[in-house]
Amino acid sequence: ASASAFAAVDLGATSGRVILGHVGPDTLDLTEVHRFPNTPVRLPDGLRWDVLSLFQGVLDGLREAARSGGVASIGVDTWAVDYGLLDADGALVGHPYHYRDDRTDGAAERVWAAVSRQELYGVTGLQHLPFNTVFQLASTEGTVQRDVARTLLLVPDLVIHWLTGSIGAEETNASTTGLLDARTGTWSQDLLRRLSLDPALFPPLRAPGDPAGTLLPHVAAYTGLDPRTPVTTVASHDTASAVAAVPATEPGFAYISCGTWSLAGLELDAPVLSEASRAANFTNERGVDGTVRYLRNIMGLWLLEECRRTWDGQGLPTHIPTLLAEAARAEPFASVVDPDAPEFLAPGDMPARIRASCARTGQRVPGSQGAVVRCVLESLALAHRRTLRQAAALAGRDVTRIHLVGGGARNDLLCRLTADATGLPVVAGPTEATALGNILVQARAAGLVGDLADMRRLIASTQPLRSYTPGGDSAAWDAAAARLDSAPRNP
Ligand code: LRH
Repeated sequence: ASASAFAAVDLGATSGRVILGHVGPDTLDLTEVHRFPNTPVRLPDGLRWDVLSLFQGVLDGLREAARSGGVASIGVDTWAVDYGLLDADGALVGHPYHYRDDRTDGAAERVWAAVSRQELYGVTGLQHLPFNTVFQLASTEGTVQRDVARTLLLVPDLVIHWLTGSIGAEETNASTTGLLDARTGTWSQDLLRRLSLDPALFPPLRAPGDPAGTLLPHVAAYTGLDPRTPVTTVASHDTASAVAAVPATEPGFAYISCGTWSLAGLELDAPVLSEASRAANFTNERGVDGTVRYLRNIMGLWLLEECRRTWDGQGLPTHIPTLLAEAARAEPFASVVDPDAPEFLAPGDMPARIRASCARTGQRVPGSQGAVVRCVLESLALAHRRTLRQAAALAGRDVTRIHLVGGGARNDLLCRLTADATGLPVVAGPTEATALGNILVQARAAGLVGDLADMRRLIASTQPLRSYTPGGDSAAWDAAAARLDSAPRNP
């Protein structure tokens, strides 16, 4: 390897990876050097992330990176909203909670008693998700752990702290806490005061591109990396890195960052904080260079992943290509569910929940595995359609094409259904958008690439992409969309 190898540490909800990116003037090559599972653990008091095993995976991955020639810099991104607390000695207090843990039930109402949901949106521009950091914090009020906590670190910032000893809060991810002011991009001191949160808990903000320290001696010794290796702040919210890597070369694009979640929306230069936007639950999260990620969370391939986990436990087949081939042959439009229904959020028997939803809404109950997968993918395609049409209307933009990035871009059937449902061309790829965004922000900090547009041009010209032209029966899609919207709301 050479000095232009950058290491992306990318932790997702189901696995973590360390990926090396080699960046040249017209070249961009990725090599995955280590992949490890991310298996949450249920303790008597809730569902936790096993952050120690994740950190060990990061160290092992960096050791592989050192063996393949060393790195010019390291960047870290993970899923959003979750955090670890440090005590006054800098020790981690307890095990970070998983956002799918149900301890936040009822927490939002307590927060809204102090700051109404309208006001909260007016300041933060953040969509309501029951697990936003602000609600997680409200559910720890009065606990011993909260009392001894002196510093809150979002998961990527915690990993960086363990690699370097440095403390900071990266701004794209901080924008998912529900405590950042969307207009100023700083912690809202007014919200902190009114929610009785100690401002000292929240570290100074860092922007993508900022230096974040160098390796601690024991990290350098274990990994074999030079102790002077810099850690560079990237867009540490995985979705922000993925959106930075959308290979759009013209305006008028929408994106879907499709993995465990489908994050569907637009890139804007200013937040939309209107009441209509709040009511439609659109978020204004921060992207690189002050851009706004105007999007909604759609439950995403979690529905399929969780079906497969259930089937695995029942000894049924889980091979994805086989399931997708069966889904492709299954009857179209037999039944659709609303992927955004809260009943699908928690882990558990997903095929049973999907069947129950179909039964309750008076539709055909999918029997075979292929029928369940067909129902999931058509429902996701319809949710993509609904979300992107709403985003365009609320932001007053025209959308002429969709970029679908992330692992979901591998799912040929989902890409085709999304093109058919929306009536828009879909460009699928890159699948490794998050790692690419992470790596290119580092390369830019090192002076190897120019602005966001240059980063996107480099991705568009080097990464394999597939195009889908909309086809299919558009009247049938309209009818299915109407069915979804008029279905009695799930609990
Ligand atoms: C995707 C993601 C998403 C958040 C969710 C918690 O990995 O970061 O943007 O809403 O995880």
